[in-house]
Amino acid sequence: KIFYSLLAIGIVSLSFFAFKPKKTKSHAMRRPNIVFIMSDDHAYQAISAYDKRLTQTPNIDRIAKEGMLFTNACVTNSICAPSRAVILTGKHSHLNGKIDNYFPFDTTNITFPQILQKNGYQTAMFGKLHFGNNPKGFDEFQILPDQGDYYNPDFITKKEGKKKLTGYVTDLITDITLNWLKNERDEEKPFFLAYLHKAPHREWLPAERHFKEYLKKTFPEPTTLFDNYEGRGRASKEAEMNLLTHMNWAGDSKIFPENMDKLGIKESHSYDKRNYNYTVGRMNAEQRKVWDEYYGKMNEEFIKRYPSMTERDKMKWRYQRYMQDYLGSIAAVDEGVGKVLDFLKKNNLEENTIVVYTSDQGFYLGEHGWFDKRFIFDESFKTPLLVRWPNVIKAGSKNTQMVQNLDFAQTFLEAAGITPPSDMQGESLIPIFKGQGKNFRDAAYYHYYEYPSVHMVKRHYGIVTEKYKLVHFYYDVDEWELYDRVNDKNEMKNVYNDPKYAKVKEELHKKLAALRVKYKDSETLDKMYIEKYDQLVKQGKI
Ligand code: SGN
Ligand code: CA
Repeated sequence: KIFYSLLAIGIVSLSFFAFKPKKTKSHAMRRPNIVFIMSDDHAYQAISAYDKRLTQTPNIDRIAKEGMLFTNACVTNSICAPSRAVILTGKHSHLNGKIDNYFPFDTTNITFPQILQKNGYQTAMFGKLHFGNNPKGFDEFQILPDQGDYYNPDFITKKEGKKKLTGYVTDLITDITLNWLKNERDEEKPFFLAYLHKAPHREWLPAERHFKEYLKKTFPEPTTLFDNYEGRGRASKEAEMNLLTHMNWAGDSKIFPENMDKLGIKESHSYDKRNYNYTVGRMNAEQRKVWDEYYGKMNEEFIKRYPSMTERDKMKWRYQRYMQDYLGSIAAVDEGVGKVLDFLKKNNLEENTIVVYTSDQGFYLGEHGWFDKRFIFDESFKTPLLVRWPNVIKAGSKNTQMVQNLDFAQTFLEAAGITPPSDMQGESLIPIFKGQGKNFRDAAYYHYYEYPSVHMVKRHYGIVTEKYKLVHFYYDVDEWELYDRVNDKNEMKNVYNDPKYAKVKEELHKKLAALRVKYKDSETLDKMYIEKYDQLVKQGKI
């Protein structure tokens, strides 16, 4: 007994002396760093860890190979700035107030980076935020104003105000990020780094090295490219996201404005040629020369083919054009991710850093004939999510739970040993990282607001379970839709009025009503947001 007591006293005092002098530092060292990588509109179909048919993303895939791939990660509101607000606040759009891209972000919201910063984290944000106001809680930031530009973009910087940089946006954001990691990191503190790409957002302008390569490629078509929206309601039929009819000829497909005139092609929207002239107009003479040469060749071939093309040919052609530029823009993102991962490895930061790769939402790559996002349907509802955290997450693991962008705030705070504010509405993903958390979330709540607006996707809210999806479209319609996610994977048939689903329908209605109560959403709020939106329209802000 005496021997054991002496041994215990010895161990206690030894560890006391061993740890005491370094207490603060070693504690700080133990808290993980967080590298949060998010691109804009990156569809999971365009990450080879999910789907190898379209493209290869070896560097992004590394995160899943060495960590966890989430196959059912989803968002609460499939649009840019609102998704970012949900991520930062851990609250649904109706509570954080950033319901769409137009409403201002209310800076009295408490965001998790503010909490991390207060608790000793060094914080930095580089790239696209899209709030219209600067982020709070960051020691350093360099962000794009609003949507930002692909070539020679402006940045809003914390230290020097606004400045214009020469180069390609993805490479610039990567360089700024690496420079901060190399030269500005405080080694005494854990860090939170947000590395946020603009790519592959519309109008999909790749870097020179990539358009040279991607203009030569062809891609497999999705089976629903020629969808005619039969079997669904007005929302799918009236949305303006079709590749053939709503995509811009100059702005998106890069048909030179003068060639449109020559061929008698009308603008898809009044801003079709304007968008092209603006984005390509930002290039300097050197950049423009290579662009004109390569896209010029593509234009020449198109001019030859156009007179004999059927509507079907045009759709097929536009799909290929879209994929060349969209996937070409992702190539630089993948290279950038590789550089950041290499930096972490070379600098012994790999072990104690959580690396997250995600997008602000999913995206349509021709499925249902569409581009863009917004809908609760799978391609836009689901979003890529790959997480690496050595020693906690088993390498090469896969998770099928419906985790949401709503969950990041609590996850990161918990990882940093901080109790999250009780009004955050997500769930920590840490049990899932550890291979636990089997009954994580049996139903996800979704609410989209931005209507009437670009792409004309109607307002809707709904519930998604493993097997079903129940949706209510409202404002200028009052339509319910129900999808069987197991037997109708492409969501082609609304079975809301099919008697076989009567019982399921009733249960889902109850569950949806309960979720609305749980998350504090309501018809009163729906109406309030419609009124506020109408006011913005009247003021000419929408
Ligand atoms: C722009 C795009 C739309 C896109 C919205 C929102 N048109 O208006 O296609 O849906 O942004 O995108 S563009 O011709 O100007 O590119 S989001 O990612 O910011 O939500
Ligand atoms: Ca987006």
